[in-house]
Amino acid sequence: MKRPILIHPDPRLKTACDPLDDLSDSLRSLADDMLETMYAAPGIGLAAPQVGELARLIVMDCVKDKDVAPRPMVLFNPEIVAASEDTAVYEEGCLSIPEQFAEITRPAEVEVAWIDRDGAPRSEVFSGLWATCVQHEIDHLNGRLFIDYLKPLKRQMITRKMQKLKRERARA
Ligand code: K1U
Ligand code: ZN
Repeated sequence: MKRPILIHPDPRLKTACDPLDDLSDSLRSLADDMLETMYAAPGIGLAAPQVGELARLIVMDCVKDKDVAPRPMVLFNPEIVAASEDTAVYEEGCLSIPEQFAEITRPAEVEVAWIDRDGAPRSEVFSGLWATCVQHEIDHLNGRLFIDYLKPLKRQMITRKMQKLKRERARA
């Protein structure tokens, strides 16, 4: 089932999520809903707080090439265990901040540990767009948005645009 995506500003997008103790069928079903919501948006990632669930759960699929098989990933309790010193700049967007983009600098490679949907511990080194995306999504779990990396004036300008968008959507 597709779920509505929260738009900034919303207190749930500024809240750090507690780690999950146990996997349950309802969490697996939330992950399935998040993948459906992400693909429909369309997006390359989604974090549980973006659909109003304060759980440490993200989904991603950064395969953009139509000739390459999709790689839907579900990560419970993802944690960055190592980050490269070299950085990469990527023009990021966010499904909770529609039509706003900004260049953000982050570590170019990160090693992430997580629990997969079968409850098994996994880890992988991500690079390229996958590295940018997994860091963006883990930020969501810590109540941080990509606009928090921008200068206050730019951030304020984007926030005002989003407040206007929400007023317009509420009237429609
Ligand atoms: O977390 C989110 O809001 C999803 C976001 C993830 C993200 C994008 C860019 C850099 C880092 C993280 C998005 O998916 S925005 C949409 C997007 O980037 C996209 C949509 C369709 C095709 C390709 C990309
Ligand atoms: Zn986002």
